[in-house]
Amino acid sequence: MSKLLEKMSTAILEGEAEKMPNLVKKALAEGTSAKEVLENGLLVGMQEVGVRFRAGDMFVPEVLMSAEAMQAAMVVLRPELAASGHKQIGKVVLGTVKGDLHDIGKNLVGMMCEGAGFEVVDIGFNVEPENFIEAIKNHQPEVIGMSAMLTTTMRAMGHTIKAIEEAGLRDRVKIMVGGAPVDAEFAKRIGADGYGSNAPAGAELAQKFVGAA
Ligand code: B1M
Repeated sequence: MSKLLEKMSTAILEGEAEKMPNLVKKALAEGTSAKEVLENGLLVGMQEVGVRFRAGDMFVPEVLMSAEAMQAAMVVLRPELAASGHKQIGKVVLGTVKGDLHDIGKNLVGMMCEGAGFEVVDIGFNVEPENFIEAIKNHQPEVIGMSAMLTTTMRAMGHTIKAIEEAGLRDRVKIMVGGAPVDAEFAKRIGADGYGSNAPAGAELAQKFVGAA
């Protein structure tokens, strides 16, 4: 790995968002391709974040800082990637369900999915079932991800899946759910395809859904 790419993955790991735009610009200016910057710099850092988080060696505030660093790098890199025709492994539409305003966990899942090579369409929080349906029609994702943090709103996940079924779109997508009150048993009961206990697990599940893990 080049020195600059190594610096980049370390800066991701250490959550140094302010360093990211310059590091990415410098690497691109030196002739490193956008794909190399992503795969051999940023993703190396994000993968390590996932490993450390799962092992209990990193905690949510640190993961959030890494996610912010990744986001800062992607602001510069995204247009370059699009221009270079970098092939993504799939598309994930993510939203926090109706009635629920918590979006920190969902945002982390989004960053991890982006880090895993997905295009992520974030449709926000307090998302009505109809808006998930609209997003499936408009964006044609392989994966839908729903987040809920309240025991009162987790039921909206079931309602959303039902609405997707009624719209005749259930076969088109894999559905994953997550959030503090949700578990694998609940996911199964409401007809989801899987449950992610944390952000790296969500990204891994999405990769499995598209046959990339
Ligand atoms: Co709220 N809140 N909150 N809150 N809030 C909780 C969730 C609560 C547990 C606090 C408590 O009472 N101890 C409690 C819920 C109780 C319950 O239902 N059992 C609660 C409550 C009651 C409320 C209000 C009702 C309070 C009030 O107004 N009376 C209100 C509801 C508003 C609404 O949504 N309608 C409310 C409001 C808020 C704020 C707006 C102030 C703010 C949210 C800001 C924001 O998100 N932009 C907030 C916050 C920050 C919290 C706590 C403190 C932190 C949540 C968080 O971000 N955690 C929370 C208490 C706590 O958890 N300690 C609490 C960090 C985040 C990284 O974790 O979201 O679990 P988490 O995501 C994890 C995993 O769950 C998983 O991966 C993530 C990373 O590992 N994951 C997925 C999440 N989604 C996934 C999707 C996947 C896969 C994995 O696939 C799709």
